[in-house]
Amino acid sequence: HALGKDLREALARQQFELHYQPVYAAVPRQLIGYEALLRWRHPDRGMISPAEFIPIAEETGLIHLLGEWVLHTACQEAATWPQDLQVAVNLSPAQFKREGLVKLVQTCLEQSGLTPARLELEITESVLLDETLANFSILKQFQSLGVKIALDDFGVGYSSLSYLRSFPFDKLKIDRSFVTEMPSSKQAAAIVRAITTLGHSLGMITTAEGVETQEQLDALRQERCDLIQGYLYGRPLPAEQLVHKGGQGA
Ligand code: G
Ligand code: G
Ligand code: MN
Ligand code: NA
Repeated sequence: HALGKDLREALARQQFELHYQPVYAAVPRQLIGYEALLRWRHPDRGMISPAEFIPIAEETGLIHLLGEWVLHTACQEAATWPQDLQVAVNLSPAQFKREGLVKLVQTCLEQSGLTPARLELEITESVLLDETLANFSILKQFQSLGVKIALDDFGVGYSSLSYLRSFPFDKLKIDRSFVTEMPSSKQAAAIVRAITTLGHSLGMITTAEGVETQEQLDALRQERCDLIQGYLYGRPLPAEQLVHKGGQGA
C-alpha cells in the first residue's frame, strides 16, 4: 500500500495525535470523560482518518507499536485531568493476538498513575468472534485490574446477544447509525430503547454515539440512554484545547 511506508515512519516522526471527544451524562448534562481518537497528520496529505490507516497498520503489524503509543499517551494525558474524568481507548482486535496486552495496560496505568477505574477499553464484537475463550480471558484480566470494558458499535455487524450472557461489559455503545435515524424512525427509536433496557437489566450503561441534533438528544433522553457523545456536545479536540467544563445549557 502507498501509505504503508509513510505509516512505518510516522511514529518516529511524531505525526500521530490523539484527539479527545467529550462524553456527557444525558440527564443532568455533566461531563463524564473523553474518548481518545487517533489522528495522523501526514506532511503532504493532511489529516488522515484512522478508518483509512488502521487497516494498513493491522496488516503491517504496526498496530502493536501504534496501540502502545495510544495507550501510553491517553493514560498520561488523562492523569492530568480532574480526578472524576474518564478516558476511553479503542483497541483493535489485532492487538489481542499478541501476548502482553494485559501487561501493557498495567504498565500504562502504573507509569501514568491513572486510577484503573478511569480507563475504559472499547472493543468491537469482532474481538469475540475468534479466539473467543482466549479473548474473554484477556477481558477478565482487564477487569481484574479495575479497568472498564465497553462494547463499541453495538447493534450492527455480528451482534449476538450470547456475548452479553458470557461477559459482564460495563457499557454498550449504541452504533451511530441508529442515532442518525432518530427521532424520525420509530424502528430506530425502538431498537435504542430495547438496547438500553437490555443493558440496564444486565447492569450495563449505554452511550449513544454520533448525537448531532437537539431532537436526537430529546429522543435519547426519552429512551433512558445514559451517556451522550457527538458533535452536538463536542467534536474531538487536541488535548491542549480541552476545557473540562461540566454542563450548562440543555
Ligand atoms: O475518529 P474517527 O471517526 O475518524 O474514527 C474512525 C474509526 O477509527 C472508528 O471506528 C474508531 O473506533 C477507530 N479509531 C479511532 N482511534 C483509534 C485508535 O486509537 N485505535 C483503534 N484501534 N481504532 C481507532
Ligand atoms: O467506531 P467509533 O465509535 O470508535 O468511532 C467514532 C467515530 O465517530 C470517530 O471517527 C468520530 O470522529 C466520529 N463521530 C463522533 N461524533 C460524531 C457525530 O456526531 N457525527 C458523526 N458523523 N461522526 C461522529
Ligand atoms: Mn469507539
Ligand atoms: Na463506535
